Amino acid sequence: MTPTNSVPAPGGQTAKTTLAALQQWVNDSASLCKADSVHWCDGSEEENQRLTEMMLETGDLSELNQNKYPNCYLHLSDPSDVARVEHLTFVCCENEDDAGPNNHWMAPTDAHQKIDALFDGAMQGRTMYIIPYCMGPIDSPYSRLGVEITDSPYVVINMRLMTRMGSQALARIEQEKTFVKGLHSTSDLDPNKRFIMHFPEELSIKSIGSGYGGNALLGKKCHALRIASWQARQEGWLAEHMLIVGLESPEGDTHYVACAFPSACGKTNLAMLIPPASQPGWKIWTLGDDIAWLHLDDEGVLRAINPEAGYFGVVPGTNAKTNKNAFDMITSDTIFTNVALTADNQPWWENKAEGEPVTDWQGREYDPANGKAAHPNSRFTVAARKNASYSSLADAPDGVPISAIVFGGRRKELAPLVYEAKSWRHGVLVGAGVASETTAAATGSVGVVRRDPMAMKPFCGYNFADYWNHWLSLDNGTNKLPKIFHVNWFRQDKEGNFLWPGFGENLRVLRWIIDRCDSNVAAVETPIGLLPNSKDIDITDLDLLDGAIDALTSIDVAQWQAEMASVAEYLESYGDRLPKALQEELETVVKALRAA
Ligand code: OXD
Ligand code: MN
Repeated sequence: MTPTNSVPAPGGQTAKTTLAALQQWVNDSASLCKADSVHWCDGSEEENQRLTEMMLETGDLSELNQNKYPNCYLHLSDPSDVARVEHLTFVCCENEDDAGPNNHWMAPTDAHQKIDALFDGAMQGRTMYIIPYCMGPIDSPYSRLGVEITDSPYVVINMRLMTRMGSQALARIEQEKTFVKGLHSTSDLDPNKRFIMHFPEELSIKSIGSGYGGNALLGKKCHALRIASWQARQEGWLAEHMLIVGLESPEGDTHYVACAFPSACGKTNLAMLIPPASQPGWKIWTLGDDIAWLHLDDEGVLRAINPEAGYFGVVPGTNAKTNKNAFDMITSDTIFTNVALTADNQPWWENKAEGEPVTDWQGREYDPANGKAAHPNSRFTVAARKNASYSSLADAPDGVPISAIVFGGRRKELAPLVYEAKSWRHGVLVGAGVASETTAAATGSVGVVRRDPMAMKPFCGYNFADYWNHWLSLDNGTNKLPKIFHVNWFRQDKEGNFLWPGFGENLRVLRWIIDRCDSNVAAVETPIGLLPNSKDIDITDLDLLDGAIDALTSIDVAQWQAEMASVAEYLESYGDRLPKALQEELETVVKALRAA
């Protein structure tokens, strides 16, 4: 296809925007990358259709069974390019200490030099797409703007689902004149020439050598978390790796909760949970499944918007029992990446609970000896509006008020099902101490417990010590901050059996959280926080193992002493920048454990 709206590059371009700085950057990028042509994306259905047809011709996409999966397509990545690459992800600010021990750092001049050498000529023979996008509702004062330049049509069609992309975003960019610049090329997908670099002081991102969502859809992790977290600190708000969900009680009251769990720990499932039959009258409303931007309003209430417009979710494990809303919505208008295929060309994945794979995620004949049929980090991309539980407030410019912030991780041992922090300050310590087993969402070993403060280890664009300080500072001048909780759906017994059924049943835990927010239920004070009385978690109709609810609602003091020693060691690695208040909170918990 010859894309319309395209102009020859780099010389003699007709201006496509009234914003000179944007036009200049596009021209400069086209010269550097030596793109054959430049296409300004308008975000229209027609443009989407043409790109899809072009990718079907080039083999970038293949059509799935259109009777069963209308308007669904499959993209298979290069097998070396299936996850985020944390070891190749850099924060490039002037001062290394500002990036902190939690980030890889490179001096901006060196980083530009290194990556520009790779961009030189990277788009020869290719079209360069210009994607204006808005993170957040198009008319929200909390939204932020960006432009991604990419040579990947796959990125364009994904960005169209994941963000508010096209003409309306461009109009707002031209009005506000401030936007995040993201330059991306898949180049030759060589893992040795792959870098994801962030320049927060310049509000810019450069990403090369990967087409994987987390590395290539620059609105998501790169902009909405790494760059936005830096901006948020300067401007007094928070950019967090959190789902946002509304829980409507049978009486019709809705509480909004924001939950931070590490990648592939069930945020999408929780965000669109279906209440089980034992919880009649409850309704769940999804605002977001991955990212929340949180602002204090004039009354001191913390309000959240979801900067995204779609879901880029993990496919394996999705079925009518675990997540019926997702299972249903991905039967049409969905891009699948790295799933397997059945004989009649339907997408297939582990725990789909129906069908049989014949072709694996690498397009080979399925052979269990080669491992899983679908890649464990295979993904669906779908517009958020398709979700049956999509909240009517998901597009509200002012977002929703947050009653509770919930941290969590994947912990076989130690962490109880739920506990509440004793104060905001204590809650910041609880968040800073989050640890979780690693998952397939990032390259590297899976199942290793690592500290993942606030589930932001891969995404905080600056020094965690300064980030905790920023969290602590929100406590000044408002007494309306949400309560903070910690949950763990993943506790196991010695034989490896899960103690809690999870999925829809997690509503029972969220109900306790809401009851605590409304002061409707008492709690048991322990050194690590406030735990439920086991009778206050509704376990009607659950088939729990003997002793499970007691194990889930109690703590092992010796284990927690070891845990706090490990948290202390971790926090000390942040040296002098570590906020005193956090150290004091830690000492309070350690003392209480000693006395227990
Ligand atoms: C994601 C991730 O894709 O966290 O959301 O990796
Ligand atoms: Mn995520």
